[in-house]
Amino acid sequence: MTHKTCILIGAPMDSGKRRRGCLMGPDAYRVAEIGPALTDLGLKVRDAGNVTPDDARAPDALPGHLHAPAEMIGWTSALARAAEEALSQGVPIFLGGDHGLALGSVLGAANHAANEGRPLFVLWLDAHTDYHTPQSTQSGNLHGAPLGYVTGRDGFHGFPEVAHPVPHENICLLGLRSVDPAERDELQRTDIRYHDMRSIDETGIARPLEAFLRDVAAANGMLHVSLDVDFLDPSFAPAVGTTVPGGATIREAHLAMEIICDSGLMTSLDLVELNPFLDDRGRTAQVMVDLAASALGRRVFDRPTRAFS
Ligand code: NNH
Ligand code: MN
Ligand code: MN
Ligand code: MN
Repeated sequence: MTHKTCILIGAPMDSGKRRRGCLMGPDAYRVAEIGPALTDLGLKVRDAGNVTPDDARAPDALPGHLHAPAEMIGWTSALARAAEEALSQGVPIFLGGDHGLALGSVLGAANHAANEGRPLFVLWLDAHTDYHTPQSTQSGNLHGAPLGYVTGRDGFHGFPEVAHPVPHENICLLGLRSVDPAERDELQRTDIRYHDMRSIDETGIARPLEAFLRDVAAANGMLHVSLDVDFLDPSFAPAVGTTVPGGATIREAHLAMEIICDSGLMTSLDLVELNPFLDDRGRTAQVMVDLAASALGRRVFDRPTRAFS
């Protein structure tokens, strides 16, 4: 994977929720020098610029309380195309933008994986499960629905067809501590692997992550990693609209990224929910850039201290 090109794809979108500011995310990552951080690792990096959403309209069948449904449909089709195109050339890194961008990035990854004849696996690092449908969400914010969409749940009228739903057993969620009752009830009926902060406190983050990655490797799977800023504890990642105390520490987050890197399995990455308007001297943007670099090879010594096995 180190020989592949990292392709930076900006998604300056705010339509997944009402609070504004995530659209400044791609600029903040570039100002925090995400490109140089990756070229310093010996990687090739291409900045593909920012995606523009397609024109779309929202069908009447969608519930009226949804926020910006037409924009969400337009972003989803445009980002899915961008993901598919980039995956044939390298490792796309989506610079969000809110988590609504993952409807498109994961859809594109699923289409690409199906073309390759390989299964897609998704690692979701988040305080939230993001498993809503347009009907189950109470907030109406579709950044809380990408996993509902890509697993093929009903109700996403007017959105691109999910031709290759991601199987529930191919999804692992880590960092959970804010789950709406409607999502929890549905999730518990599926084979999704979920680990809340309590279980991470008890077992550590390495064990569930390595178990998941072993299955990805055994299936010759592609791996999409979706990193929501609120996976991290707000004490050192304050630039997010939905802060939830009790999140992953810097050390847990870096360890997760280093284990992902050692596995050599990651084929695409989302960096989402950064709201630079809420940041403190750019430190959240910097933490996210550092984590991306860890996922792509930055380490203290040449050799991993603890090889992935
Ligand atoms: N579950 C809530 C909702 O759907 C919050 C979702 N917010 C997120 N998700 N930040 O990661 O409105
Ligand atoms: Mn999220
Ligand atoms: Mn979240
Ligand atoms: Mn299933």
